[in-house]
Amino acid sequence: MLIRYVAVTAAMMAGALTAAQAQTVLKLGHVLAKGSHYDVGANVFCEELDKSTQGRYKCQVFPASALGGEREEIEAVQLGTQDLVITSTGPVGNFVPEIKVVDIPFLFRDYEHARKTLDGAIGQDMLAKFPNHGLVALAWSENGFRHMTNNKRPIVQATDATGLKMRTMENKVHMEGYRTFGILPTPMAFPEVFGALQQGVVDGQENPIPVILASKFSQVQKYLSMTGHVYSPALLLTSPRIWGKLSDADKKAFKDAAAKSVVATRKKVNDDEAGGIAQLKKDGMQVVEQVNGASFRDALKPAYASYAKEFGADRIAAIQGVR
Ligand code: EAX
Repeated sequence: MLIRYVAVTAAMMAGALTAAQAQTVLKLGHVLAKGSHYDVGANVFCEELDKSTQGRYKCQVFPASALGGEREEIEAVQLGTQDLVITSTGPVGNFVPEIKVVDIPFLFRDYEHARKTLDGAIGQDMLAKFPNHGLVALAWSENGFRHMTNNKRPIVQATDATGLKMRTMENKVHMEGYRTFGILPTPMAFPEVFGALQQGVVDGQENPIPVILASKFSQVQKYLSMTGHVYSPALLLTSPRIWGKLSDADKKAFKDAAAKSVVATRKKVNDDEAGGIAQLKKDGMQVVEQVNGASFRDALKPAYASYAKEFGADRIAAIQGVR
């Protein structure tokens, strides 16, 4: 009887140990508030992964820059001290130069064009470049079309932006383009932006409606101009340290969870875009909805000559040609 009892207990212990040993809790960070389009995507990723790996992989989400700004979090994922990050492409070009082309102002016509390009061969080929730079890209996610906010004046045409000290991402492609509008670009990590706007360190910034809403920029910004001057992709990145240990089945589980995360984020972007302007007007912002887009495109021409030299006119045309 005793031998049987010991045998059963040992088997139970072994079973419990196996389950406990097999469970991995992953750290996933992003810089936006809880409930934002990144946070919605992060939580869907975690739920889907937990489900599809029968609880072997769970993740803990760290929103609101708890793990640092986007550049810091990407570095941490490279080092393996953070397991996953959802980030805009803002600082990513500094790690993976091959993707810088997607940050060119007015490159994408609209959301459909951007999503189709990134989900298609051009975008997927870019994801394949990440492992050469110590990162694994699970999917293109989405930040959104960026618009300008500031405290000085309404921006209707490019010359209205001249002389404004605008916070930009740490992104040379953006900064080169914005200089052609006469903007004085001030690169800054996202966690510092709200304070810099509040103290008047910068006059304004530019971000998608979902970010402006989630970050409550209406509290520190008077004017919003629907410039839509850049489409800002996002990415779901993981560490090679994690990826290298996964079975083929678990790699598929990570990719499938990432794909569902992107669907959720894009839906949240659609929803925020649909109701965002009315909300921001209600919150006190003066919104210029009819911006003279041609004036911005005209101003950009010298930068486009430089982009064509840097990235290849054919590559830019290939992206613009996606229908
Ligand atoms: O990724 O830094 C930025 O302006 C980004 O758009 C924001 O952090 C969301």
